[in-house]
Formats: sequence, C-alpha cells, structure tokens
Amino acid sequence: MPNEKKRFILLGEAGAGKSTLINVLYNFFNGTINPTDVFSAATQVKLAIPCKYWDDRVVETFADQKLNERNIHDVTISQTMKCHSYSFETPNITYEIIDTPGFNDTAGIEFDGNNLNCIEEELRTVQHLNGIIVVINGSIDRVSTAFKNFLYLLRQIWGTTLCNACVGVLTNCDSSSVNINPRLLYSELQINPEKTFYFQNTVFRWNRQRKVTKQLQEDFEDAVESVKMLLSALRKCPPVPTESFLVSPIKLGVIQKCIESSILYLLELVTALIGIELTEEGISASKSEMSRNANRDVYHHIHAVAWQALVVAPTKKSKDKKELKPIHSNRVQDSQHMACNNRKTKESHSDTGHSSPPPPLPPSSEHADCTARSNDTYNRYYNEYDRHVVYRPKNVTVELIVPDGESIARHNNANQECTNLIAKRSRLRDQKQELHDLILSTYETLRQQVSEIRKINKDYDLLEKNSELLRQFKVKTTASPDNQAALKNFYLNIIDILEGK
Ligand SMILES: Nc1nc2c(ncn2[C@@H]2O[C@H](COP(=O)(O)OP(=O)(O)OP(=O)(O)O)[C@@H](O)[C@H]2O)c(=O)[nH]1
Ligand SMILES: [Mg+2]
Repeated sequence: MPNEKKRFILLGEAGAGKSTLINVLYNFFNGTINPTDVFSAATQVKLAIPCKYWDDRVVETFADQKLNERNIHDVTISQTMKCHSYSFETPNITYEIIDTPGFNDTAGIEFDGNNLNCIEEELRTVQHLNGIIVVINGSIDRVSTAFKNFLYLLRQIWGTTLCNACVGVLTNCDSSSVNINPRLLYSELQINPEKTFYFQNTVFRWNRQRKVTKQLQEDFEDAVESVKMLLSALRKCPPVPTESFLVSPIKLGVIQKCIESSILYLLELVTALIGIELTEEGISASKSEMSRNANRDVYHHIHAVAWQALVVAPTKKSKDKKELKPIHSNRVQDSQHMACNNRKTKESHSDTGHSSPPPPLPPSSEHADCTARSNDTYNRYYNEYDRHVVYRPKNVTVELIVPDGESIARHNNANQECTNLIAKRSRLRDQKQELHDLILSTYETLRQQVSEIRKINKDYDLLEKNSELLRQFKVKTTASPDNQAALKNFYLNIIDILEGK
C-alpha cells in the first residue's frame, strides 16, 4: 500500500505554541514517549526547533532551523520567521505539518501581510492540504480580534471542505484548567469541541537545572495521549486541492480591517482633541469671568442726623432775635471725612434752627471705622455748647464702601480653581501637541494601508467600504460650532488619503 501524505498547516497567534507542538510531535514520532526517557540525565529527547532549555537536543538535520527562529531567549517577539514544513513518517502515512509565523495583534499590518505572503508561497508549492490545525493558548480567555477576523476570512476564501477539517489545539492547559470557552471556539471559529485537544507542554518550558516534579511528568504523559488523539483525528481528513487557495483576498480583507481600525483611532483622537479645546475655552471663560468680578466692594448708605453748631449772636436791635451763625460748618462731617476717606457724605439741611442741647454722639457701632475721631473733636464740641451755641439738625447720608467678606472668600476659592485650571492648561497644551502628532502618524499608517490595498486591487472602493465610519467622522467634526473649519480638515484629509491623493 502506497504511503499516504497528509498535510496540515498550523495557524495561530504569536506565542500560542505552534513550534512547541512541532517539537512534541517530533519527539513522539522518534519514540520518546515515556517520562523516564525524558526526565533523566541521559535524556532521549530529540527536537526539530530550538527552544530555550533544550537547545542541545536539536537534531543535526534541523540545525539550520536556528536561522528560521529568532532569539529563542526573547519570548516577547514572534519566534518563527518563515513557513517551514516538517515531515513525520510512519509505515502507512507521512504527516507533513507546516509551521507558520504567528499572527500578531501589535506588530501591525506589514507583519501579518508578510505572514500571509509566506503562507501563499508555501501553498503554491503543494498540491493539497488535508486540514488546518488552529493553535490557541487555552490559558487566556480570548482570541485576538485580528486572528478571529483572519479565520473568518479564511472560511470565506478556502471554502467549507477544508475549513471543516479544522482541528483545535489548546496549549498551556488541560481540560480542567482551560480558560477559553470551547463553545466560543465553535460559535466564533467553527472549531468543533470533539476536534479540540488539550496540551500542557510544560516539558519544553522546564529549566533542566531544576528538580523534576511529578506534575511535569504527568503533563508529559497527558501530552502523549493528546498526540495520539490528535493523530487519529488528522488521519480522517481527506485531501483538498490547494490551487484555489489564494491568499490575496484574505490579505485584502485584513488590510480593510486595519483601515477601519485606523479611521476609528483617528475618530478617537479627534474626539479627544475636541475635548481639550472645549476645556481650554472653559478655562479662558472662567478667567475673564474672574477678572470681571474682581470688584468685591459693597456699598452701604447710612442715613443720619448731624447736629450743626451755630453761634448765638444777640444783636443790639432785638435782644429776642438771635442771629445764628454757623461756627463750625460741617465740622463733624469734615472730621468724618478725615477719619474714613472711603466715605462720601451727602447732606441736606433741615430748615429750622434748633436750640435743644446737642444729642449724644451717634452710637459707636455706626462709626466703628471712624476711630480717628479724636478727643479733640469732643472737646471743641462741648466747648461750643458751653459758649451758648445752638444746634441745627442736618440730614446726612453716609455712603460706605466696605469689602464684602463672603464674596472675597468665594473669589479667592474661584481664583485658586482658576490657578489650578491654568496649570492644567499647560498640560493640556502638551497633550494637544501629542494628539496632533499621533493624528499625523496615523495618517501616515493609513496612507501605507491604502497603498497596500491598491497593490492588490486598484479599484477597491475605500469610500464605499468605509462609508459608515466616514459618516460618523463627519458628524463628529461638524457637530461642534466652534473651530469647525479646523475640525472639518481632519475629515477632508482622511477622504484625500482614501482617494489616494
Ligand atoms: N507551559 C507551557 N508553555 C508552553 C506551551 N506551549 C508553548 N509554550 C511556551 O510558549 C512559548 C512560545 O511557544 P512557541 O512554540 O515558540 O510559540 P509559537 O506559536 O511558535 O510562536 P511564534 O513562532 O512566535 O508564532 C515558549 O516559551 C514555549 O516553551 C504549553 O503548552 N505550556
Ligand atoms: Mg513558532
């Protein structure tokens, strides 16, 4: 019976454990399936892909694989750089598994674009595929949106036959510690729970200088069982010709998603910018309000009667009639003026003379701020009385301008607030500058994405495809009555970029 070739492609996010799975399979096919053969000084482990603590166990045939993996000591970057096919021969079947670079949410469009190119190149060299092995880190409860979109597009392009031959490998977990919901895998990625396998490949994470634990050995045994189940599922997958497996449409879809993300990001940035501008306007308004309310004096009018002293000067003609001459016209009032120079006094005389004794001085509270009224004033007052002076009442209105304590306190508080806001304003100006810079660099990213998409399809209608987002953008930038022209420019710039201007 001829040896049948079953070919599968490994797809997954960066760091999901694709290359480790290749090592687990390689080790398995080399017959190292007992923990004693692994966890001993004379370990039998054989690897195809270098990994941190087992670097010395990579077989000669794959020595050049080191060039295909990045720095294995740095797990923060995607390890595998190119697609590479690994063959595992058994008497009846040869399994060929294609390792691919991982998708990376953060590395950007160029990165995922390169992955797709490399998958396309790899598939051009082969006649058929039997299925897809989707590798997901099962200890995390979600799959990135970029990867989800990619699998969705894959289904649109690669058709149901191949996508139904999709098996799931959940790494970093077993069936009891898995975090991702298998039902979610089915609803979002159409990965059937019966075709989902759990791997806890701690063995290749284990620092061989450290003690061997029971858990490590159990994990290894479980992984061997999972390999057996996985192979039994793979054996059932029929071949699907690859000639129609174009990746370009997927790539186009991925770039379109990236363009959407860029427009959404620009919308967020412009919204933040509008927020800052509104805050700045608020600060200026409160500042001018503060200076308008700087006068915090209160006017008081006090009505009083002042007694004007007049000399009684008897004439020779009539002893009864007395000629009244003012001797200290406005003296009281003058002294008041001297005592408190922020008073204005209006007076009106009462017509009739009055010879009654002088009234007591007005209560001191009314003159609390006129303490300068000296003893000398009193002396003169009473001396005049002794010398037969008559007093005439005179209505006086004293206008007092006194500081308003409550409003001063409020003003001081508001002033403090204003100072805080002004301090904030300089931070806002920095933030505004940062936002402007970010907007400019996002325009640049968008420009690159548009040029990428034009390379695939020069007639792709970006305005139509992104019409809903553009509408939201337009509403946002025209809703604010102020600064409309400047904001509208952001919208127009995006249109220009999408139109390739
Ligand atoms: N504990 C544990 N660690 C794992 C498991 N699978 C992979 N790892 C570790 O996760 C890290 C990334 O694993 P890789 O196999 O390089 O992941 P990859 O999907 O090939 O990554 P890229 O090549 O960057 O796409 C390595 O340090 C592995 O040792 C697992 O099941 N359990
Ligand atoms: Mg890898």
